[in-house]
Order: sequence, then C-alpha cells, then structure tokens
Amino acid sequence: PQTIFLKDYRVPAFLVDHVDLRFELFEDGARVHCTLAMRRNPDSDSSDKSLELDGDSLTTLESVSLDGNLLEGSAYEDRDDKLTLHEVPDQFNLGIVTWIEPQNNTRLEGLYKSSGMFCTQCEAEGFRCITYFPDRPDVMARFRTRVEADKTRYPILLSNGNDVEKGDLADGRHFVTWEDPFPKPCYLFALVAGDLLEKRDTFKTMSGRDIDLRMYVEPRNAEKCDHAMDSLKRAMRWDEEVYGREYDLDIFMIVAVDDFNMGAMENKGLNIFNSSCVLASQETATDMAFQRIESIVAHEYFHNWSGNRVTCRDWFQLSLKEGFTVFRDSCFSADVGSPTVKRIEDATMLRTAQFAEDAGPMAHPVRPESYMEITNFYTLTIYEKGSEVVGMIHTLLGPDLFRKGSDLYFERHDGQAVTTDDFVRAMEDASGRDLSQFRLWYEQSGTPELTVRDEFDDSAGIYRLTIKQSIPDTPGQADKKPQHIPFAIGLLGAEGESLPLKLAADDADAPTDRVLELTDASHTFEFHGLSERPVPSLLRGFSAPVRVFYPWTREQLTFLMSHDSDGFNRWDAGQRLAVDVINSLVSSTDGNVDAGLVEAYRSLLADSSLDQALVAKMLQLPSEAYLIELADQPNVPAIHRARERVLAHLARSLRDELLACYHRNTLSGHYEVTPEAVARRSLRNTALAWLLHIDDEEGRTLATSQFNEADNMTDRMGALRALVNSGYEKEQEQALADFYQQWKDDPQVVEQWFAVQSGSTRTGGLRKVHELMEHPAFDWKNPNKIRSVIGVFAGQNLPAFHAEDGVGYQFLAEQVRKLDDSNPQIAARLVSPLTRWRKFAPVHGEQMKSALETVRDKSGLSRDVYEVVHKSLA
Ligand code: HT7
Ligand code: ZN
Repeated sequence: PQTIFLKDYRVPAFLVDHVDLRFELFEDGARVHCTLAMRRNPDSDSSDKSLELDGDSLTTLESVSLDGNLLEGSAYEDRDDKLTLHEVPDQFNLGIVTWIEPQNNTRLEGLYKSSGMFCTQCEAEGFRCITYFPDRPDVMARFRTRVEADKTRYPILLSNGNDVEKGDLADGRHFVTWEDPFPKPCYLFALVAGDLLEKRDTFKTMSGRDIDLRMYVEPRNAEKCDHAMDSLKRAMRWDEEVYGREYDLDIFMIVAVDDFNMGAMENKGLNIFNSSCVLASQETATDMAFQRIESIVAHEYFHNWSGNRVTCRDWFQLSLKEGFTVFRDSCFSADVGSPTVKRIEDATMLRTAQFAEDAGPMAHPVRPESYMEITNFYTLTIYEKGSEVVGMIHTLLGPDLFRKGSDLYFERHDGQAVTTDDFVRAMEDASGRDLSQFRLWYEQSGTPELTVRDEFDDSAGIYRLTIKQSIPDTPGQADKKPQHIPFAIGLLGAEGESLPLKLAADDADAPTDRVLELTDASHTFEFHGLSERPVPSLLRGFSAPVRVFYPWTREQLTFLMSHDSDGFNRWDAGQRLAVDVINSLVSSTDGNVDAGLVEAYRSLLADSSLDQALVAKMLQLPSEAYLIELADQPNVPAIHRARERVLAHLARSLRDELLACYHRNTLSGHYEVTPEAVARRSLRNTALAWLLHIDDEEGRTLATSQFNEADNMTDRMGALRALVNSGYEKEQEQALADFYQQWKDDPQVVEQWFAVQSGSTRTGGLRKVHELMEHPAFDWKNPNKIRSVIGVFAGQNLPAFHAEDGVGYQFLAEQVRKLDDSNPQIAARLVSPLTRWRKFAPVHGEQMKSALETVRDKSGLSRDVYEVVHKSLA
C-alpha cells in the first residue's frame, strides 16, 4: 500500500459548489444519481486538464455525463479506486450514476444495512463507497439529497439539513428531499432509511430560536431515549454558555444503529450512534454507560462547531477537531459531574493506554506526518493526547484568554478547512503569547519524562526543585527538543498545610498553587522562606501528559494521600503507593503486604467526611494493564498474582470496614445518576467485589441478594461481576443463566453479559471465549459482539491472553485473519495487543511476534491490517 505524506499536501485542483444526490434504495442494491457543480480552484497551480475522483467498492458505474451529455467510455477511465475524466472545462456539471450493494457491505463504510435499516458512515473515506467524488475534507459543498424507498419497509427517510419536500411514488414507494444550507465535506454526509420510532423534544437557543430535536430508534428501544435527549439539551446549553456557540439548523437528529465500527458520528444535523453509546435505561445500562453516553452525545454535538463549521484541511489535522472536541466534552463532563473524578478517569486512560501507544510501534505525533490507512489514526494520541494539548493551552492562557482564542478561531475560520497550526495561531493572536515552542507537542511523538530531584537548604530556608525533561526515541524520531510543559505544583508542611510558593524571598503574596513553565532540558526553581523540608505535590491535576519520576518514600505517599489539597494528587499518591506495594510482591511470593497500605485504606473507608466520589476512585487498585505498562519486560501472571494477593489481604484485613461501607452506601429511593449516587453505588460494589475475593459467607449472601433484588444495572452487574470473579461456582452459574434468560432480547445487555465472562480471570479462559463465540447471540458481523468477547479477552483478561503456551496470541491472530475479510477496520484495531511484543520478555515476545507473522502472511491482507502489522514487525 501507498504511504501518504503531509508534506505532499496540495490544494484541490477542482472545487465542488453543489452536490445533488438521488438515492433509489432497493432490497438488492441502491442506485445513486450524483450531480456535482464543479469548477477549477483558482488557488491551485495545477494546469492539468483531467479530473480525478475517488471511488471504492462501487459495484457498477452506470453512466457519466458532462453538462447533461452522456459521455462515451473513451472520455474517462474507470479504475478500481479512481475515475479519471481525460478533459474537463473550467466549470461544469458532472453527472454520475452508480449501483452499489449496501446489503453486502460488511465493512460498515459508506452505505450499509444494519438490522434492516439503511445507514451510512462516511468518515474518513466512506463517501467514495457511495459514488465517485473528490473525497477529501477540504472540498466543501452544499448538499441536496433525495431519498426514495419502499414506504412500508422504510417509512423514515433522513439526510442532513432540513426536509424540504416529500411525497408518494408509484409501487408503494415514497421520497423525502433534504437540503443542507451549510457547505460541508463529504465525510459529514449521512443517510438513514428504516422503520424507526421517532422521539421528539425541543430546545430554545440563546437567541430564542426553537430547535426541533428528534431521536430515531427501533421501536423496542422506545424507553431508552430519555437520557440521551436530556444529555443533548445539557450539551447545547453548555456550548452556548461556555463557548458562545449556538446551534444553526432547525432540526437536530440522533439515530441509533446496532452495527457500527466506532462510537458515533457527527454528521451535520444527523448524528448516528452505535446503539451502545446512546440507548440507556436504569434496568439495562450501568452508571458508567450513562456517563459515557452523556459525554459521547455531547462530543458529537460539540463537533457541530469544532469539526463541522470549522473542519480539517486534510486528515493529518484530525486532532484539530478530535483533540479540541474531546477537550470540550471533558470540560462538559467535569462541569456536570465531579471535576476531580473526571480528571482521574482521563489521566488513567492516558497513562494506561495512550502512554503505551506512544511507546509502541505505531507511535505518532498528534499531527502525524504520514499514514497508509487513515482509519488506523483514530487513536488515543489524536483524541486523548490531542485533548491534553488543548488543555495545556487552556492552562497556559487561563480561561478568559482561551475563550478569546476560541472565539477568534471560530470567527476567523467559519466555513473553512484548516490546520492545527491555524488553531494555535488564533490562540496566540488572541492572547499575545508565543506558542512556537509549544507547537512541538503537535510535532514530536513520545511521552516526555520528567525527573525531579530536590534539596533543602536548612540554613537559608530554601527548597530547590530541579526538573529535567527528556523524550524517548519513537519510530522515525530521535533526539527530540525540549517541550513547553505546564507543571503545576504545591508544597505541604509537616501538618499537611499548603505552603506559600515564594519564588523570591520578598514574595509577600505568594500563592499555594503554581504552574511552573518548563521549556529547557533542565530547570531549577527555588522556594524561599521555608522553615522545614516540605513534601512536594507534583504535576497537580495532571497538568501535562508526562511521566514524573521522583523518589517518593511510602511515608510521603501516605501523607499526600491524606493531606494533599489537590484531589487528583491525593488519588495519585494512593496509586503510587499501591503500585509500589504490588510491585514489591511480584518477584517474591512470600513477602508481606505493607501494613501502611492497609491502614491508609482503613482510614479512607472510615472517613465519611471525605468526598465519596474521590474515595470510590481511591479504593480502586491500579489495574493490571497499568502495572504492565509501568513494568519493563512485565511478567503478566506474576503481576496478576501479586495484585490478587494485595486485594485478598486488604479484603481480609478490612472485612468489617467493607461490610460497614457496603451497608452505609445502600441507597433507598429512586435511581438517579448524580455524582453522589454514582459514588455510593461504586463504593458499595467495590466493597462487595473485595469481599468476594475472600471466602466470605456474608459477602456471598449479599451478592446473591443484590443480584436478585437490584432495580438497576449498576448493582445487578456489580453483583454479577463479583460472583463471576469469585470461587462460588454454583451461584455464578445460576446468576449468569438468569441474567441471560431475562435479557436475551436486548443486544446491549447481552454485550455486557459476554464481556463480564470474557474478562473474568476466573472463568474467562480461552475455552470460555470459544464457548461464547459459539453462542447463538454471538454475531461475526457485529463489531460490538466482537469487541465484547474477543476484544475484552485480549485487552482485559491479561493472564489468560498472556498464557505461557502462547495460545492466547495464536487465537487472536486467527480471529484477526478471519475478520480482515469482512471488516478490516475492526480487524486492525483487534490486532493491537500483539503489536507490543517488544515490551515483553523474549519467551512471550517471540510468541506474540510469531502470531503477528501469521497475520502478516495472510493473502489479500487489507491495507488497514497491513499497516499495523508491518509497522509492528519493522
Ligand atoms: N468523528 C467520528 C469518527 C468516526 C469514524 C472514523 C473511522 C471509522 C468509523 C468512524 N465512525 C466515527 C467519531 C468522533 O470522534 O466523533
Ligand atoms: Zn469526535
């Protein structure tokens, strides 16, 4: 496959002013009539008379016409992925008719069928699977779309914009025409046709316009729409209040589809969602799912400005819209929930998974330089690190100047396709700050490492902090330059009090929180006026996506855990302490669990004056994935055993406190997803899970009764997960059977049922995974089912996946080979755990490598999987 480089970017030779589409939808295919009003781009220096359009998997090109005249075959060349017209005038109307087969489209790109409905996914390059088109984001056009289909099977016909005409046709067919007044790239095009139930609501914008809000779902999901609709309204209001952004069309639609490669898609005015990311009821969705839905609904909605009104010039700029929009949705979630908890969740994801990506063979900058298949670049680096980069600009500028910068960005670039550099320039112009060194965050890959050392000068009362930064080499990048890093800190006195941070002896009004700006490879900061050596609180609020190395003692960590005024760092101190304790047991099977950790958790459990949402997070031990990420040549089974030992020891030592916590957090009254209620359910379910780690009769009774009596999925799933991960086989089998019996007709719940088994280190071995794949509810064509069984096994059931004999690796390789034929995008994502083979000890690494080679050697490998496998083996 060909590699595409950022340096080769050229403006398009031709522009499209208007697109007229007519879709005739049938059971055996669809005919697409496309008329493009085109003209030569005055900004292009190309004098080439020919025109090239992109195409992919188009079954038949039925006709091509220029200004209404049918063209002879000799006037154009129709190759697999390109249509070339040999000579075109400077301005013309191009007519193209294609025949495509959505019913056979298993890649889920372009137009396809899901549960009997037609739907589309055009980002990044799916529109070319519908018709020939200049499929690139800097070609922006106004679209008019007429959809025709059988009226009984497909009473609902949707596309972008406003519906302008509808009517009946012969043979029981009907049509609706949609017009989108905003120019958009074709990746934002969408079409839906199906027998769907419509839920309506309205929203009054800040300027007083009434927006018609509509959700379309299969009738069986009628009761699962309220949460998404409420989330949407909250997001619309928030974007007005925080960014001054108002919605622009008269209608905003959301559609739920069962077969979808990712979470959701921000098509203009017609967002399409994976059902699992939008449908929720108290009985079927956990608190985590409720929160995820709220943030994804907000994310897609926020794209209306950050992505749609101002879009990307090319796909190297993907983080322009994704990083910024993740930043926006994170702030939204923090505002409507608990800011500290949200920060902990974001940092956990980043430190566990994005840092791993940044240290692996697919590492790339937030603005990549090259790619083979752009779909492989919808990564944690583009999304999450991209969001952190925007967040650091926010920290450096402060909220007011950041808002000035975003206002300028939207105003300056409305209706344009731009670059990350344009975004940074708007921030610079609005604030007067020079962000030239900061731009390296977009250009250099790899996670910066900060080594911190300190000394205390007793006689002068000066505390010196020296911070050195370095960035490891990554594929194609060595000898990196120092980056501009906002490093938030505080200092704690012996009683846990926050000390003033005096950078000079006469600094009278010194604050107790500061953001130090690191720009050189090494900096030393002096803090004056201190009577004793303080305890440093470093990288408060995770102010930059970096690793920090400082020789904390366990005493310091325990101290920070209970005294740091920064909630994030309290949690972080607990994590570091637990990591240290677990790691000390990895290599020794007879060591004792540190009594200090037990006491730290005991006081956490006892102190009901603490923010319980934070306590709920602090009680969660670092995940196996995080411990693996931190280790050099990790021994996965040993890490698993050490973590389990710590968990069992804590549960045994704190049994009474856990039971008290369980009972104290039993909620009465109706179910609500407030931060307080979520925290209480989380605490209660953590206590239950810990109790079931030891043979505890009372815990077993509590789990079975909670499972049977729960009125919500969080508690039911909490009990089921605790049972599945316990030694109580009879109870777990009964609970799994009852659960399936009750929910077998609900695909989103069945996905959770699959995941809890596949992810269980007790029951979810490879044999179980094979069994689940034979289950009638498993479906090879449905990405959610694949993710919940195979993806969860390889990503979460780490001791089983890394089994000594290497069968877990070979199993994954076989599934990837098989899936590559039907859905390459999902196959390329699924192969990812194998790509880190170099990290593991040779006995595992070689087996992982050989599994990758099995994938590499498959004939007819897709470009998607080819890129990932070849880069990993290089
Ligand atoms: N912008 C959307 C990306 C997306 C996507 C990309 C590749 C293949 C399928 C896809 N479905 C959605 C989602 C978002 O970030 O908002
Ligand atoms: Zn997005």
